[in-house]
Amino acid sequence: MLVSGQLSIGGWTASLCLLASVSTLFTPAVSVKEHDFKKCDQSGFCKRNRAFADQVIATSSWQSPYNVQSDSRSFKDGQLHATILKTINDNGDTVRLPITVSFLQSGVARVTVDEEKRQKKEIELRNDSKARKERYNEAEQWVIVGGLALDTEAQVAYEDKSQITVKYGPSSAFEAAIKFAPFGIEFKRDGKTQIRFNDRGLLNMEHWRPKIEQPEPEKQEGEGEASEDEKKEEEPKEAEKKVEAPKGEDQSTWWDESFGTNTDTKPRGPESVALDISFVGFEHVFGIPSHAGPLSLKETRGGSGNYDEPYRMYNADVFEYILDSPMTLYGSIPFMQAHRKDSSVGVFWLNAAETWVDITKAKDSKNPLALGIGAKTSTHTHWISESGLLDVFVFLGPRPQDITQKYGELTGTTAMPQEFAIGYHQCRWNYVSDEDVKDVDRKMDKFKIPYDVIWLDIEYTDEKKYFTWDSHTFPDPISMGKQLDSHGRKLVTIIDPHIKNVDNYPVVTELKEGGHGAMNKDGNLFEGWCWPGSSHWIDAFSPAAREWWKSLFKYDRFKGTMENTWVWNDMNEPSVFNGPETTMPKDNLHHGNWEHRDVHNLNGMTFHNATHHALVSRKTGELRRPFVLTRSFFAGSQRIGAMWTGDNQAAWDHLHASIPMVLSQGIAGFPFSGADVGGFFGNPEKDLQTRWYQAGAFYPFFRGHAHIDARRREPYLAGEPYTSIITAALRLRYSLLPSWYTAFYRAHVDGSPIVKPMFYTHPGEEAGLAVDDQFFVGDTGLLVKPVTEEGKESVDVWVPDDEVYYDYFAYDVVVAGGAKGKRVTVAAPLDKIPVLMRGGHVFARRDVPRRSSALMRWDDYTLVVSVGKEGKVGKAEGELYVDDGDSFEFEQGQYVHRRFVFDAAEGSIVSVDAAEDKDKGVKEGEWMKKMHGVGVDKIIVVGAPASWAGKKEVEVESEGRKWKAALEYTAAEKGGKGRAAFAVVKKVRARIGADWRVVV
Ligand code: NBV
Repeated sequence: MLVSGQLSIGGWTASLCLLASVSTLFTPAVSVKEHDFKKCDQSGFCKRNRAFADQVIATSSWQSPYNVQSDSRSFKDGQLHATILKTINDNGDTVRLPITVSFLQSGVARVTVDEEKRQKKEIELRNDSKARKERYNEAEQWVIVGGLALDTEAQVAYEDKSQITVKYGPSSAFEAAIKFAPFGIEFKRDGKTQIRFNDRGLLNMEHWRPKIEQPEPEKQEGEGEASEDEKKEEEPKEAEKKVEAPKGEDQSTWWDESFGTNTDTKPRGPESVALDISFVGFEHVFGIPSHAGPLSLKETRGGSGNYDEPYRMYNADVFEYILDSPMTLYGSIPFMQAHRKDSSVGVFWLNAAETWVDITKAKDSKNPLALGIGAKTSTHTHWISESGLLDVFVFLGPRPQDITQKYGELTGTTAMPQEFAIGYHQCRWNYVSDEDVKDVDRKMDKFKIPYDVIWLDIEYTDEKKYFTWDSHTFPDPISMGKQLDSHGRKLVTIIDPHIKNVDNYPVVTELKEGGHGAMNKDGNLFEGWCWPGSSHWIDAFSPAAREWWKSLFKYDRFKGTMENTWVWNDMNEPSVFNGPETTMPKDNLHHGNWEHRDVHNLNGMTFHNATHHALVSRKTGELRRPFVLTRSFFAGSQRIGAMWTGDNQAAWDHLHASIPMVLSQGIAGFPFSGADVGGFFGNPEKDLQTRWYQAGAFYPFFRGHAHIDARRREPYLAGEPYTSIITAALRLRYSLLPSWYTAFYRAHVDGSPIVKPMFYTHPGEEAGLAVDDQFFVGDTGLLVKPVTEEGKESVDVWVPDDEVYYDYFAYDVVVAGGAKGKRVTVAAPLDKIPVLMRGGHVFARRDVPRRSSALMRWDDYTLVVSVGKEGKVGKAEGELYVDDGDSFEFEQGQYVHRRFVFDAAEGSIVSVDAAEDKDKGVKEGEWMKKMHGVGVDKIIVVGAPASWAGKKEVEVESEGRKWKAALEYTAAEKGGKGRAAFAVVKKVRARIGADWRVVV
């Protein structure tokens, strides 16, 4: 049951006493609740923009005040430049907003709008602020890594005084029609409208203006007030007085804004950017993680089953997060995909400030005749960010793969992981000593439970001073590391971004002396509270701070670590216990004097990035892929490491929620994700724990974790039958590691998700677009629907196509084909995970159970073929990618990449080279040499042709030789409705890296 809202002291006494004693000025994170986070109407700019939207929508005669100055436009080399004039008062005064529309070679269009006055720094800051005057324009530097080459073939197809239309993209099938008055853009594919900007007239760039003292309005409770001194200083210059607010606009949150005990001094006043983006004819939108809700995003303007609040993206340490909510969580990716039958489009809102997205859906009302039969539902979104540029990328598909691939080109794809990182991770807060770690390690072996990594949470440190060890409990970390290493296992230690502010701690001294910390609004080192008490935060935006951070991880500096030590970054939203919404004040300053407000959502990524680079440079010449887990993230974090969904609870609904959360990460380009298996807070009942391991075995990132007050729950403690069932789930994960690794490789190459929802694999099936409780693993054809409900002994699987589906374990024909759109009930007693094999695939396994992935490295492979509905004439295909799982040698061609094709008509299975960069050649390094000894052990053909009955052997041909291998054929049961026929080719003995052909 949950530890809801309260903490039993338990092993946590020290931290709690410390927290209690340090200050009464702040509320420690332990009591944070939903009301400690802002609702839209408590976040000034969100409230203003929502109110503006309400007003606009209620005013039928509304005309957006943004007009492109027709003669300002120029189009050259795939780029359109112009100026938008925003009319700001009845006198017709305008503000100049330069716009650039870039048409990229990839077929992506980018729309960027800035504010001229701020580009030229012709504004005045209040409160003597040292902040930058420009709108934040460096998000691109952190996020975009490619894909920006301009499409010089893009052509103006039509232009006159009122609009310009540009054709671009593959075969010029895309079109952007830019309307001048009012400004709006219509994006078309093959002549059909897909996306509209400012269709509803909600574009709003709050331009800079001086603060004008107004007669005191009636005070509302909690409102901030300017001091007498401030009022004097802020007397505007004559010339500026005419720039007044439109009548009726709510100015109460333009300037100083308070929440709880914190007052945000907002030196630049109101500066939000907002735009409505309509997805025409699209009923489903996905993405903008992380939220604990369904994959297909809900409407947010009330109504039955809908949310009342917009989806929020403001990375935060949300204690005991609630489910089915648009509330923000620890990380955010402002990337959204829209889908309808056979069409996918998307937008990426490149803005790192606090962002809210309202979503509504409506039947197309433009053509009244279209109402009713044939009427299409469109999704209308309203994006609202507190500051920064308006910078939006538009993807016109048409397939979901096109969207993820182009997004991957821009923001990067999943880094190839360390192989161990996709094995099982054993974590808890905390393993209390090095002896405890060694003991767990031994017990996992004793119970023959595979695992790769054991984790140390904050208690390993000397009083939360990172880069130190508690010498009483961890007197000999190296001997612990060595014991783990003897079975190829690893250790992950937590390193948080808050640095304890205490004497005699060299790390904090260096931070202070080097100026490596984030600053407060006055430009002095920011001090706040976190686990260690008074702390400073590394400013990972600063190149010098990152260099310094590297020095801390060198083996001779962070003593006690060794080659198998890796890192976990937590609390990097950043979590600041006494800060507004448990994070940094928005008027804090970072490197380059950018306000925290501008970069908040990037903060976690910059820290994760700094740690990643530090791990690459621990020792000269040691070039190994780093492993760093992060809690906070942004677009681009996928290039750096893995994420997890934070502090969930040991409850069935949290297990259930984890599936759409992980799927959402995948379609937003950050697929290396997982949830705490077992649930962080509380103690799972045994069957929940068991079911969670079964689900977790299919998370890309698979880690068991528990709160410090939770009872110990290593798998061997569960008792029978649970321990055996959990072990079976772990072994299943380990046997499928070759296929997982191949799926990671795919994600690395083309940005595709690792676990794939139905809309992604079957975009033509309307009924499956919102299905978010089942998924395919990479391209293996393995369809998984974990049991996430208490007491459930079966699941209903939605069948996405007319293929044959076999039970993974028993080879039963679960669906004989032709069941598209139906639901089939699959039995799932506690010891069974509902996993089906879709016909037409080949995937690889390693079937000998071992203690860790490292110990399986030179094992032979098993290939599984699932024969598709074409039966006697059909083909099945699949791939295997394998490299050393550790270094960057794969970039030099040291890898094996095979494509397997089963041809039922020919009765053959072949392996051909699938290397995508063949011309580079394969480098023959140490690893490659060892792989020479690794072969195919057996091939299992599920749904084997009946004509194979009676055959006893096959011919294998490879590398100029031919030999025989045994074939064992088992006939189908019950005339094809029970267990399918299957055949096993034994001891194939062909090299995995070579071409070969097996003929039955
Ligand atoms: O470091 C302690 C925990 C950690 O176990 C958890 O996984 C993180 O999400 N950490 C948060 C801080 C305290 C949470 C109450």
